[in-house]
Amino acid sequence: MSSEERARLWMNARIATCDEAMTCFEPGALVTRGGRISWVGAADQLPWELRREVGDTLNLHGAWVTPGLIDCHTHLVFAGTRAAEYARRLRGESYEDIAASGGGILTTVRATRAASEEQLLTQSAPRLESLLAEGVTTLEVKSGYGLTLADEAKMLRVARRLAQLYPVRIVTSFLAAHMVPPEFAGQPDAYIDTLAKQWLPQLHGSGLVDGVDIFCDRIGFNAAQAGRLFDAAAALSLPVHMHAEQLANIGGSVLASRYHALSCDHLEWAGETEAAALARAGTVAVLLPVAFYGLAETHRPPIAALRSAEVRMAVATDCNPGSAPGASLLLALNMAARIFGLTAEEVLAGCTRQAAHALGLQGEIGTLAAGQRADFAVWAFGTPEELAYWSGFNRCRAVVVAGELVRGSLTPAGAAGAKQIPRQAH
Ligand code: DI6
Ligand code: FE
Repeated sequence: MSSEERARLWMNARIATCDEAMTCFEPGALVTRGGRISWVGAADQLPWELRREVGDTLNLHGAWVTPGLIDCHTHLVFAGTRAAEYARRLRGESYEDIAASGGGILTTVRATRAASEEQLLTQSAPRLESLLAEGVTTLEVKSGYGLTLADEAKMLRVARRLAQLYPVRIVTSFLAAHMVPPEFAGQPDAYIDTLAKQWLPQLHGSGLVDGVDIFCDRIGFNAAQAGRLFDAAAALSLPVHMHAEQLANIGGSVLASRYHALSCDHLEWAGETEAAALARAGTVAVLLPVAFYGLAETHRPPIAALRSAEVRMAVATDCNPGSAPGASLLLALNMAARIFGLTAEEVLAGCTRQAAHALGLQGEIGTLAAGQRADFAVWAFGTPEELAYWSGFNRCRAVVVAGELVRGSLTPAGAAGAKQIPRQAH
């Protein structure tokens, strides 16, 4: 029988499906076939006719299984670092002052333009590997450090190549509207028109763009400019996202909601009006606590308002060289709980089901249910609440993508990261 037809039974598991009811099966079992889940449920409910179709049986030894984690907001492809600017910030300079003096995002633009495609790939790969080691099976990667047509294309090609080199799904977003480049200094409207009329259609035509994003803020673009870019995205049937209300409230989320954006991200300066608008549009609020922490912000996103308006809340790394240098979704989850006040359940949903909604992929990933892709993470947890609990301690034991074990081991003794400590030679 070909591997397409042969079913695989994953038994002796504890399963957090992350469906709307956050159903868990203890003990539970999963059946996968052809890269998808064909059945999930309580171990003693496995239908006998399905059991007969099972080729291999894999024992999870009582480990917890969650959907593969989803990092729905990253700027993972970039060159260089901004450690020198970070040191200036540690001495008291502000992120916005550094940006206004030609540093900040433009520092990374210069480094990214100077890097070859191979160098960009080589520098970005370790960040991806860091996420994959934590059970991430899907992530979003934005452009936005090229700001020329050729350099934006280079970034997006690197994102596509990473998805070919590693067992991961990568969704790209065109974020050339991240900052006005020097070539368009003082002409943000002309720049937006160039993006809308030329770059976006061209890059989309090359198959490099899955969605469109814009930095709508006082050091980025205004809401009217976002609307013009979103019109161009709609003409190409591309979904839109917005960096909104990160540093100030200039009407981003309200505008993005009118365009039924998949997500509005950051939201530190959003309030009840924005929460209501997101709720009406079904737009996901993507929370980025590592950027909040990295900028030493004190104004938190309006979690209570988002919760009471029943806005979906996702959590992501924002992995970038400026505000959120790092590549750990687990750390972002820990911060979302402790600093933003999300519950352990909101954290688990925030990196699975809700993050899938933020990418428009809820019918494919983010829950463990029949028909979904067989992407899951296996954890050395006593309870999935540990996802919000540990800071800087990776309990991911194994990762399965499209029904294949791609990392770690299913047996506790051989778990990833559980290597024996070598004895000292005397
Ligand atoms: N907000 C962010 O936090 C990142 N981009 C954005 O619009 C930071 C980008 C950077 O500082 O390099
Ligand atoms: Fe960002």
